[in-house]
Formats: sequence, structure tokens, C-alpha cells
Amino acid sequence: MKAGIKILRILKSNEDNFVSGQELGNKFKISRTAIWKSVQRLRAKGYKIRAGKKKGYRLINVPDFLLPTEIQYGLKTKFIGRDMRYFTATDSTNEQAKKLASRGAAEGTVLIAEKQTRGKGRLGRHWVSPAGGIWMSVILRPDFAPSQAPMMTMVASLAVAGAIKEVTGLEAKIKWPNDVMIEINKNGVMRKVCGILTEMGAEVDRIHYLVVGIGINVNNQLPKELGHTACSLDELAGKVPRTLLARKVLEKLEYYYFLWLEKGAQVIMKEGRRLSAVLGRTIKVATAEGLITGKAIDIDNKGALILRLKNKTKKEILAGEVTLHL
Ligand code: BT5
Repeated sequence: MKAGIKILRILKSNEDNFVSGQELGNKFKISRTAIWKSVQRLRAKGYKIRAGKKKGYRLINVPDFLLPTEIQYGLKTKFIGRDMRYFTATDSTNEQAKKLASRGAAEGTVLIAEKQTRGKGRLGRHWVSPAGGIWMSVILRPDFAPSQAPMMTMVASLAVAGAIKEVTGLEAKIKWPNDVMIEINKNGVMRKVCGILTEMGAEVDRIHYLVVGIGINVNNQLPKELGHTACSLDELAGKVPRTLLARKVLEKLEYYYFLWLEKGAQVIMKEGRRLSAVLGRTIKVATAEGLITGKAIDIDNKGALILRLKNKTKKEILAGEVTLHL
């Protein structure tokens, strides 16, 4: 562990007190000058550290950035987020993650950015990613066939919905197949707070890697044209601590990922049905075959949406865009 991180941990655990340079030096067996240099580097990252003559150092303020040191502080995971790559800005964390994954990056590696210049949605759509949100991608290597990959989107949706609930108290729902939504009024009107994009590198019968991209509107502004469909969590819950939310998402992602590997898709889907924003509703789905209207009666264990059509027949839909309000 780098000296800066070790120093930060000590300062954090002595929140209201100064810790002397001598004490830090002795603890880590480095000179007081080396301690001072590390403190300077932390300050350059945005940490506010007061230095008092003869008193030492005291942590005053932590910067509002998604720094790995902050997200990893107290992170209770075995492998997700143990290796984190941080960008003040990048084109798309999914694009960067795919490059890293194809070069052999470890399972659980996380890429996180303050801003994306070419954030992506499904089918090459643009994903708006200004400062203040959480834009991250996680590399995973489940030993499954490619046909199982869509379940990863559900695993991530459960993690995000659970983390939002824990951090803000807001009840998040999952809109098939890849949106996390929150009800904004009593009429059941919902807004998208998170989108998930799962991509993969695979052979015909084996996944090499999955990259699960998670974009959460947290304290960020959104363009006017998205105002009718999307919103940020801070509009509903006030300013949200982003590092805490990111940490909780990673912890829950690992929890649901293990659940999927150990117990299979049916256990994930049971939870997914409970949080579904579409089941029981009459909806419209834009698919490659055209618009299909029907009542959403199930999401099966492959992750396919099952509609009951007007003529009482059932229709299985593997991919599409749901409109909730007809
Ligand atoms: C998604 O696509 O919802 C997947 C979004 C995944 C974003 C993450 S961020 C980290 C990682 N790196 C990336 O480059 N991507 C992933 P889709 O279901 O196709 O929805 C896209 C549509 O959502 C757009 O066409 C807009 O209508 C709308 N949209 C764009 N930006 C949005 C935002 N920030 N919040 C809510 N809706 C948005």
C-alpha cells in the first residue's frame, strides 16, 4: 500500500485530532520529509489537511471526487473494486474496460470516471455523462455460455436498486431490461436514474469477459430534453454522497454476482420480479419486429419478457424498449 493511502487511513481514524509527523514517520518507517511529501500529494488530489507546528497533521475535508482511495475505504468485497482505475474524464468506461479485459485484466477490476465524453447506451445510443454522476464499468469473467450474459444486467440492476435504497431510502424499481427507475409521484410516474450496458468478449460457447457498465445520475444536471424521462437522485433525496453510493453498488454487485454463480438465474429472477416496474402492466415494447402491445406477465429465467397479447397468446421478447404509459 502506498504511503499516502496509509497516512490517509490514520488521519481518518483520528478525525478530530492532529497526528504528529514523528508518529507517522515511526509507524511507517519513513522520514518526516517523506511524510510531508505524501501529504502534499494528497493535497494536490483535493484533500484538505491542516498542518500545525509541533502538532502534526489533521484531515479537514475529503474532496468530492470518486477517488479509488475513498471508495475502497471500508469496502467489504473479496475481489470487486480491489483494482480500480480512475479517470477525471474518458470517452467511455465500457470502451476502456473492454480494452483492459482483452489484455487480461483481473476479474473485479473497476473503471470509474467523473465524466464521459462518449458515454454509450444500447445500440450505439448516446449516454449523457456530466460531472456529478457515477459512470463506471466492472470486468467479470463468469464461466458461462454467452446466452447467459443478459442475466448480468439483472444482477447489476439489483445491486444498484439495493444501494440506492440503502443510501437514500428511495424505492428503486427495475424497468426491463436495463433501467433503474424511481417513482416521482403517486400516479406511478417514473424517471430513469440509472442505465446499465453489459457487453462481452466471447467464443461461441464460452464467455471470456463481461463488462458491465453502470451509469447513475446522482448529483448531476441533465439536459432539458431528458427531463420527461430521466432525473438525478439529488432531485429526490438532496445531495447524495457519491463515494458511499459507489461502494455500496460494488458490495451488492459482488453479493448478487456470487448468488448468480452459486444458486443460478432463478434466484436472481425471483428478486428481479419483486422489483419489476413492468410486471402486471399493459405496456408497449419496441422490438426489431416492430411495436408490440400486451400485458407483461412474466420475466423468465433467461431474462426474456413474456407478454400476453390481446388475442390471449403469449409472446416472448428477448430485447426491446418498453414504454410504460400508453
Ligand atoms: C442505457 O442504454 O441505459 C445504458 C447506459 C449505460 C451507461 C454506462 S455509464 C458507464 C458505462 N460507460 C458507457 O459508455 N456506458 C456505460 P439505453 O437503454 O439504450 O438508454 C439510452 C437512452 O437513455 C438514450 O437514448 C437517452 O434517451 C437516455 N439517456 C441518455 N443519457 C441519460 C442519462 N444520463 N440518464 C437517463 N437517461 C439517459
